[in-house]
Amino acid sequence: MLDCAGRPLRLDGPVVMGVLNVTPDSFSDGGRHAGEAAALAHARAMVASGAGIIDVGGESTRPGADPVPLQQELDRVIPVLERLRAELDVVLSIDTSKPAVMQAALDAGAGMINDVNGLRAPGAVEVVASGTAAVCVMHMQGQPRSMQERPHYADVVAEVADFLTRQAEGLVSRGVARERIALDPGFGFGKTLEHNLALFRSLPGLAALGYPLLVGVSRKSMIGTLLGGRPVSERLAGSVAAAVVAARAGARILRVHDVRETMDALTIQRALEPQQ
Ligand code: YH5
Repeated sequence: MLDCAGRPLRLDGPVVMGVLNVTPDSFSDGGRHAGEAAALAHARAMVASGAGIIDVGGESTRPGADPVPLQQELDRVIPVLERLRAELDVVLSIDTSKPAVMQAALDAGAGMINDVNGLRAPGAVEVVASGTAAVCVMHMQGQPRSMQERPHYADVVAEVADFLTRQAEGLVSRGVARERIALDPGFGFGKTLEHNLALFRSLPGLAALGYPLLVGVSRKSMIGTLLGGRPVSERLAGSVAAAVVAARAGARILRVHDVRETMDALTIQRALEPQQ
């Protein structure tokens, strides 16, 4: 169970988190309102397809991306969260690293904070500790703008596990219930393909740290590279396969762009796999 602001999210089977990017490059063809309407329609479709969480993000964290100013990020995500809360019965997650965005999102009804920066910004832990929402602590080496330039680890699995454990224990020591915390190794965030593969193969060990694991590999370059250099538009089957393998390895929350296809694959896996 993950406690999302008093709402228990059952994790006895994998839960799909649908990605809702509200950056101008995502839903912007006809201006602000058209963009907002398109984002809402996409969220509704993901919930209808079985998403248990919608992850709203207004800051591009792709490799090479520049930081987004605070007010711009607030203007993008808060109206969308308010509309989604009014309309949809689903856990809303805010994908941000800025404490001020976290706080505004909590006030707008978010049930989860998803921070790719692992709550390292000054004040981030305090915002989480003062509320009741769930939190996903993700590992990243470096900053989005430059993280893929020269990722380096002596032992990537040990270093990621150590970071995640420290951050989780810091939260617990500040009064955050263990039931509110999820961890994520952060695929593609300051990692080479070899680093990503080592982490993926260690998912059962990371799951044993004692917190639910969130995995996000959907459409990432790791999938494209393993498929011989596929463009983003041709990574669907590879992404779905990776989500199923992650679920089998113990991931409890799967962050994906293609909710319907991922749900279908998980349904078939569940039906066909010998039950323990
Ligand atoms: C994640 O793994 N990822 S944003 C580059 C791509 C495709 C997708 C085409 N937020 C995660 O999805 N939050 C993001 O190349 C996340 N875990 C958590 N918790 C990056 C992304 C993407 C980047």
